[in-house]
Amino acid sequence: MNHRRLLRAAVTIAVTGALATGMTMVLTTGASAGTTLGASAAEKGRYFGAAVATGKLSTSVYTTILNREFNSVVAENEMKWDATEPQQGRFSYTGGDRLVSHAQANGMSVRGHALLWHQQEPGWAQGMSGSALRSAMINHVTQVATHFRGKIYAWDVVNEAFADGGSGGRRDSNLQRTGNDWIEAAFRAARAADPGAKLCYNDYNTDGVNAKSTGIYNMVRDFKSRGVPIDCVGFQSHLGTSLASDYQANLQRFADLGVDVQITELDVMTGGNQANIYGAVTRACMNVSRCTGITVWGVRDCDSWRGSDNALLFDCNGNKKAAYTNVLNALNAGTGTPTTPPPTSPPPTDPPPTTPPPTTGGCSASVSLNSWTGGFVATVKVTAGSAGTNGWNVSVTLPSGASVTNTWSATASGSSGTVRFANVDYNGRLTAGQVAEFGFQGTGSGTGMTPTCTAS
Ligand code: 9MR
Repeated sequence: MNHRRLLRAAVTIAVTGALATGMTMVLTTGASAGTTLGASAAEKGRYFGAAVATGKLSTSVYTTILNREFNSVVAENEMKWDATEPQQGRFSYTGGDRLVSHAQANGMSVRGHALLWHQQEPGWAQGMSGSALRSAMINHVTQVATHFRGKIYAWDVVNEAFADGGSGGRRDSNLQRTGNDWIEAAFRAARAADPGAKLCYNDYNTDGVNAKSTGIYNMVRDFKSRGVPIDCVGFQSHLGTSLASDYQANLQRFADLGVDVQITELDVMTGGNQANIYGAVTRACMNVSRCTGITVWGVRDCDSWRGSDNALLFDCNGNKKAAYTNVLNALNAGTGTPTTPPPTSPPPTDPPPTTPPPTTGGCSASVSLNSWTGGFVATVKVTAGSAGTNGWNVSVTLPSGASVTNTWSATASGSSGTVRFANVDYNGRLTAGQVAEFGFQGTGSGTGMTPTCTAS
């Protein structure tokens, strides 16, 4: 969902209303008076979202609040690894698809959560390690991001990979033990699979300048300097009874690295300070031009993973709490529209796509690569010649030592040396000039592959 479109829609409604009542109206990005969280955030070019358990979409109190107040959703559990790939290579998207449909029907954007996380790994992955796990996890990223391609505003590509405490280093996990480059490999695979989604790193206990947030800050700075595709950092913000005094400054230092920042899982311990903390977090986001939106981790207090903390904006009966009012006021008082440039592609460390020979009859193919140490994802474009195709075959000779570990939108014969990729049933028939795309993932280096295409 395009937030500028929501913003335009909000402005159009406001202007139409003003004209209808004969008033003159000054458009401003300053103080405004939206009456719902989503509309008020949209007036400032931002989103306001909630984590959703799809099982609750049939509860009318819940869905009424969701549809009225929020213009973004994230699946509380349904897009995680254990839910989407319960058995290796068998993917299940029922819950995720349901949420996407609900969002599309109600004009909401979708955050994707989370492609890789050391928790909620399916049992089969928990028992894996080394190169087998590396391959499985990259395949997971590729398949899931491909399935939801074009439907996700921002993906949490990697969740909670840094250690708590003072080390500022990575958390130990079977993912981490596949090699320190696992995070960048995941981001590259996600970019290749869904180039339109913003790609975020997401973590908790990062609510001020501290050892953990600084470890993440250093990783993001390193990624930006080396062209690893990262667009945003998520600050979960599961908060207690006080807020770090440098909460906003911490958001700002990340934004200054050239990434968007988002508050991704906000909830706050109940008590005297709850409403104040909610207001302060919202103001901090509004004061950082690259803070593009806020998501609360549930709708009503009883929906929250935090049990008796009563940590959300609505009570169990669906009534607005004082915290709600503070958030709404802070959204309406906020100034400025965030700058949301489209995802930035890394400078090409891989060679540019090969230029196919001019196409007359037959077909041509070109390949583009996303590589990391020890592996790559190749995206191949097949272009039909003047006669069109009934089917096609693409041959690719892999460099020695490289092999194909999985393929999508084509069927592979062989895995090393010269590998032949044949169309699948839905992408074989192309009219003149029409393009089909398929991809494969490999181990080793994929540099220097030249595909040749044969049409039938
Ligand atoms: O709210 C989620 C809860 O329903 C799950 O049981 C739990 C499983 O680990 O995950 C909760 O959501 C977590 C989120 O995915 C990542 N950050 C912390 C959230 C709260 O634990």
